[in-house]
Amino acid sequence: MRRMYAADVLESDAPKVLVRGWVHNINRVGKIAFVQLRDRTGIIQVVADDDMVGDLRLEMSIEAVGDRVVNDKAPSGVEIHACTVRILGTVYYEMLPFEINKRSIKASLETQLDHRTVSLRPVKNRAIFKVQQEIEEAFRNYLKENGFTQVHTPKIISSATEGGSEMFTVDFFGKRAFLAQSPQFYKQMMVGAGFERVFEVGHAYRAELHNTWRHLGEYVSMDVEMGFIESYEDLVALEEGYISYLFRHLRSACAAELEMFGVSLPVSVEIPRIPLAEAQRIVLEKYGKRSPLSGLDAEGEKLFSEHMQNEYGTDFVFLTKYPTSKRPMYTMPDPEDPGLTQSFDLIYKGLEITTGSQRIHDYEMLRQNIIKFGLDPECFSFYLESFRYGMPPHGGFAIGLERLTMKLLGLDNIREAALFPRDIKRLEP
Ligand code: AMO
Repeated sequence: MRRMYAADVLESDAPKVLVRGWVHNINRVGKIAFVQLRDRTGIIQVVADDDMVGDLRLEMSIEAVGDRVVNDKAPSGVEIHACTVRILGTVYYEMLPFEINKRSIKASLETQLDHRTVSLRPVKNRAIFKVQQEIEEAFRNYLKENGFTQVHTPKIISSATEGGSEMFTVDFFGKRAFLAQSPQFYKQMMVGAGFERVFEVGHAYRAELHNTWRHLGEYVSMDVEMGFIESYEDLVALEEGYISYLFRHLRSACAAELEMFGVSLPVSVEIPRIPLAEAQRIVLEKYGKRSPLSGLDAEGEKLFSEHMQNEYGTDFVFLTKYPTSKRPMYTMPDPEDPGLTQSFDLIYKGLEITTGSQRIHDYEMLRQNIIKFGLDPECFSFYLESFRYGMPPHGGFAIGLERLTMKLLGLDNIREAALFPRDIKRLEP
């Protein structure tokens, strides 16, 4: 007999079915046992004689064969009256690390992360990763439809891209190397190599010394780089298009998952563009909060989002024109004000989820800027080299996948949106 999934049993008209999954719950009433069997699609009730399931314990994996019966009293309206129940994978525990068959898990996030194979078993926790998969899927499809090529660039590299700190060092055959903070240099080089439009979905590494709800040591960066742009506004428009495309995609691909999290996504998304200095002024005048020169800090992002929500009913805002001294050396200065750059961040529900900019594409200008930043052009020779051969005007941006997932689903901590998060205290599991 072929296996049927729990969700399919509900729809099927087969009189007899075979299901496999985990024991989510057991309820014994007299000589009858009601077993909730959970598989990757959902939960179905299996009704069996108690002596048939005498040894059964929570979270064993089992197989049940029996008659499919429509019953209004069954939790899903359909149940299986078992003729056989077989244990496929037994358990070795005195007590489960925490209960996973209740409305929510009553253990700290740290404890849940310590036992990730158990804490991911509830349907809702796995739904986070179904949504995450579709965020990535929409990113790939949207960019492919717009003529972008997917690339994979090295994660073991020789120099910093986003600045000197926050780098993990690696012993590379006796040489000091680093884990990439971003595919920045390589995505630019691929524009110059003739692809013109590239994207990458890959891990990025930051040796974050502080443990916060929004930082990981290893995260997934969804990167874009586009050649022959007129200004950073082309990039802002491209990302705005992605957000609308994404929401459309999620509304159909993840309707059940969005409902689980009580999320409803707007049909169209128009994102205001506001210069950073203007946002800083509003945060100061309205909330009495002074911002650092570099941008808004975490509290400023939250307050400014609150302002945008109240005034314009939007969850998103592009902040533009960050100061030159606070953006990396590859960022194009603003032609009207060299103290500012052609750059932007996207803030979503009070959190930065994207950074982007037009880049300096002229070899000599880039070399001078590296020196101006107190860096040695020799250290970037492989990168600079590619600017000698007609590098076109270009720019790009990067979206943090876990941050976008967290904000979209209203999660409290970025670690919930990572299968195996890495932070200053966590290298396992
Ligand atoms: P930036 O350093 O701002 O820019 O990173 C881009 C986006 O990546 C996410 N992100 C993180 N997510 C989780 N944990 C972290 N420690 C972390 N650090 C960053 C955020 C952030 O907005 N090269 C540029 C991008 C570009 O200009 O193309 C860069 O990496 O969502």
